[in-house]
Amino acid sequence: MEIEKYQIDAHNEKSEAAHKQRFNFAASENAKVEEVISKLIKFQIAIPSWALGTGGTRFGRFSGGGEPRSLEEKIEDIGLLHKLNQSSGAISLHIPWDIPTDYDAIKSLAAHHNLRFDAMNSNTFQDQADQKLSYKFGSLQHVDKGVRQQAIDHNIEVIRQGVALGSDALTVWLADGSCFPGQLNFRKAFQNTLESLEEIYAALPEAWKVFVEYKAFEPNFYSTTVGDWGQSLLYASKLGPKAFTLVDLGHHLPNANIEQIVSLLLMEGKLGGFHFNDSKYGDDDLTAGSMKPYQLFLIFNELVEGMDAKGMDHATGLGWMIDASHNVKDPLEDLLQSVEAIMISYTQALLVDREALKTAQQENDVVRCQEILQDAFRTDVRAIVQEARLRSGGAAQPVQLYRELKVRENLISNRGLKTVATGL
Ligand code: PSV
Ligand code: MN
Repeated sequence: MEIEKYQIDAHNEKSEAAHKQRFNFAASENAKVEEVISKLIKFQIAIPSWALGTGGTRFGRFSGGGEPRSLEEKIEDIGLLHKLNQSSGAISLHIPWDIPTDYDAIKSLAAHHNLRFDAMNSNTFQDQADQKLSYKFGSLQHVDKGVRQQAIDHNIEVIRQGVALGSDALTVWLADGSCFPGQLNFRKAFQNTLESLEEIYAALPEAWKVFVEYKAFEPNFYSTTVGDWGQSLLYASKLGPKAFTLVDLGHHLPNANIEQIVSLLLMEGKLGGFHFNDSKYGDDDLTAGSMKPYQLFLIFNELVEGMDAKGMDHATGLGWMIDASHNVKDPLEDLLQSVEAIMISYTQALLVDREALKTAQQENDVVRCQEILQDAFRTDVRAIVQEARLRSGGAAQPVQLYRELKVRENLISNRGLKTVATGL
């Protein structure tokens, strides 16, 4: 299915007058509005190929129907999202869930939908049917060099596939760790992992980056070999200038101050990528901004401040991706909601009065500091985000149009009710 321009235009016309009124008011209140809109238009958030199906838990999986059955259909789904919001212009693949068979055909399909290939993700946290050695006790950390080599070779193969598609980054997330005290020599596990990552690093092409993603726990429940940002930073620093830390919002212990982590990583020039989601308990993979929108805003506040301090381009300076896949929503509607929440937080962060905040911080005026941040957070920026989307050719209300056009029903009638996308 493809959404046509005339369908978007017809939808937009219906709310044009009301939108103009809301936007004119927002513009009259915010002197920076045009500058903000041009940043929003450039800002693209990659969609992971594994978020297009309904995720499951170890207790079950309830497919919503019409899930993509192939890489081509995943690209088609992201094309629909991008058509609606004009902010989802990239796809992130997970190998071997998404092995392309015909690279040129996949590239031209992505180009047809105006999508580029974001970071490639390797997978050494599951055993594949044709795999010689098992990752039950880890991959890059494994006590057996044979297992480590197999995992290294897989990562190098993922780089090769990424090169063929025009990607320029590899994300390594390791499930490696231990489930019980005494199971692992922490130092040896670290050193094995570092040596393995060094071999992968050596295979990176000139303009490539490697992102080392950390996660506090799960599937291992006693220790994780890349368990927090300190460990990730240690690996990234030892590896060299092409290695960076990747922050996934769901990968921290409760109440961690993620905005402070982000700020310091940016200061060190070692923040490379970002995975958006939200959570109440752990790695819940819920819709971005659905639980803690103020935290999302505070993180964006540090991102904007830190990137500006380094003169980084907001759109291209970091790898931006959603990493969510949960159980009860239509995945495409969920992704539209996530992108909207991210754009809203980003806009609010752009509206923070930085000069006033600097002065208030310098004067230890704590009350004023809070007022400045909350003034931006409490600004209704939805009309500004909508204006940016309209100027790019997107829909006034993406979720509403998705429903009006009966996209899910259409996908179900084309693909069937019982389809299950590859992923977790
Ligand atoms: C791990 O929980 C993670 O966040 C990593 O990014 C994986 O590659 C992704 O989820 C999908 O399983
Ligand atoms: Mn992630």
